[in-house]
Order: sequence, then C-alpha cells, then structure tokens
Amino acid sequence: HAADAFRTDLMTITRFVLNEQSKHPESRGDFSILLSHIVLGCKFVCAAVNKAGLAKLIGLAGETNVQGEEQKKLDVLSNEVFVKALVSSGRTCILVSEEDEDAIIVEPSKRGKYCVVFDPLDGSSNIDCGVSIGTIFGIYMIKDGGEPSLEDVLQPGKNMLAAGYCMYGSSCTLVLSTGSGVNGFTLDPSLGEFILTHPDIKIPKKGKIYSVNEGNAKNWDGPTAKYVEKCKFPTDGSSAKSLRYIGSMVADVHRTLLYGGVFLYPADKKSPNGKLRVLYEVFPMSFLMEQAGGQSFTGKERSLDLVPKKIHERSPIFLGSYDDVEEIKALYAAEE
Ligand code: AHM
Ligand code: MG
Repeated sequence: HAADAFRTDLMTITRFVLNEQSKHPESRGDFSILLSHIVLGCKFVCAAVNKAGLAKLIGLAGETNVQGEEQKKLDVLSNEVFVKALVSSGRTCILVSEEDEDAIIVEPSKRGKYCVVFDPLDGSSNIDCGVSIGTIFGIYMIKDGGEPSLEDVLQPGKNMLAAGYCMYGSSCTLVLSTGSGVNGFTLDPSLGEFILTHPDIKIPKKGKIYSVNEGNAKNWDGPTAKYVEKCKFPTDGSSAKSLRYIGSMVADVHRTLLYGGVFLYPADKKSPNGKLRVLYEVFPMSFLMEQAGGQSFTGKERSLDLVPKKIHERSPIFLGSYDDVEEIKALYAAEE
C-alpha cells in the first residue's frame, strides 16, 4: 500500500509515556518530564558515538575545545551530559553513576522525588572498533519525603519504578519498562524522535543461544560449567545452542530479549561476585527481563530480590528465557 510508505500516526516515546500516565490520574507528569531528560541524554550520546570515529580524523567541532585541550573521553562526556540533564529536570534527588565514586545528592532547589541509577556508557572499551554500546538506567522513588540518602538507592531491584537502556548500534534503540511490559523505540534521526517500533516485547520461552565470556571457563564454579557444557552437548535430545558474545552488555542483553536464550556473567575464582554492577547493570536488565516474561537469577536468588549494601556492588547474573534460566536454577539448587 502506498499508505504504508509513510506512517502518519507516530507513537513517539513522549506520547507513549503520557498515554500510560493518563491511566494514573494522580500523576502530575513528573515522570514524563524526567524521562524526556533521559531521552535527551541518549540523543546526545547517540550523536557523539556516531561521530566518534570521525572526530579523531577530522577534529569535529566540539571535540577539541578552544584551549586546544584534548577531547574528553566519551564515557566522561556522556556522564556529564546525563548528570546535568537529570539534575536540571528538577525531578531527581539522588543519582548514582558508574562513573562517579560517590552518589550525587541534588541541591535542594532542584530536587524532585526520583532517584536515578545509571551507567552512562556501558561497554566503552568497544568504542574504537565500532561495536554497539549503550546507556543503562533504573529509577526509584525516594523512600520518604525527607532528605535523600544512600538508603534511597540501596533498595532491592523489585522496588524500581522503571528501567531501560539505550543501545547505540546500527540504529539507536531505547528499550523501556515502567512496570507494565517492555516497549522498544527507535530514533528517527530525521525527526530526532524515538518512535515505537517494538511494542510489548516478549522474550521467547526458550532460546537457542547462550552468551558468556568463555575465556573465564577455567575459573567457573560447578553449576556454570555444567550449564555451558549442556548448551554444547545437550543430553536431552535437543540441539546444541549457538554461542554469541559481543562483550557489550546492552547489545548482548538486547539480542537475548529479542531472540531468546541466556546471557550470563557468572562468578569465578578471580571475581567471586562476577563483574557486573548490581544497581545500574544487573537490576535494570533483570527488571526488563522479568517484564518481558523471562527471568534473572544471581546464582543464589531472584536478582531483583537482592538488597545491595554498597552503591557499586557487583553480582553474578544469569538472565534470559524463562525455561533456560529455570535449568540454571536447578543446577545451582542441586549443588546445595
Ligand atoms: P564496563 O562497565 O567497564 O564497560 O564493563 C562492562 C562490560 C559489559 O558491557 C559486558 O557485559 C562486560 O563488561 C564484558 O566483560 P568481559 O570483557 O569480561 O567479558
Ligand atoms: Mg558498565
């Protein structure tokens, strides 16, 4: 149909979130405002990532400042953009970023009720070879109306109100859950708007892919080793799984969400808590997985039940298709 060539009824992310909010008459639009500031950060980082390769070659404007200082590293730049966007939204009170050792307590005149935890540019070691990287974020509500404190962000992941990530890949994709399913939006560069392209994402119940850094295999514990062996040499007559590992969490999780299967970053002898950070890597991705019908497990418990004690704490993680994670849980249960 000619009519299909141009869609005229565009569901932008702003319109989508406003629609959702209208179901809650008590909401005053604060969440939409917060989200629009996060979206602005994502657009900025997307633009910066896209010209990262070129910037080195031709010195794009803005990449080297007038004093001739060396250009800021993209992860540092992204962090600054997100912190400023979040503070200026007037809707946040405490921020935790992978890039900042301490939590940021927002000054009283700019405070709102939301707490945001984020990794502004995850997988940044992949920038120089053009592999997809991303921003990950989670949103909590301050516990009581008082002074913001670390307690407000040291809450289990199940208390998050919303979580999402933005992947800077062949296209820029923002995946969001506000606690009623998962939706994906793709940036239309000509409009500068994120348009709903992946409504109501559901992860397949079982998948054909496993995703793990197998170079760490010699240090794995029993259940992880057994599970990966099962992926390669299944004993139940099913066919072996394919291995896909990008080494960029957002891209590996995005593929897992769309195609099914499992992504794991397990504990090993060298890093008994794995590598990934609880607040802004494990929790948001686990929140999205559950909302899409999958599961996330730490090797001990449901990931979202974990209560972090420190803001940069790490945890092992096994997430993905419901049935596949169920198998991993059984192997850990058998170990006890
Ligand atoms: P980073 O926060 O330093 O970028 O590290 C996190 C990244 C994840 O994106 C990815 O899943 C993981 O590190 C890969 O780690 P490894 O190289 O050990 O496989
Ligand atoms: Mg990271």
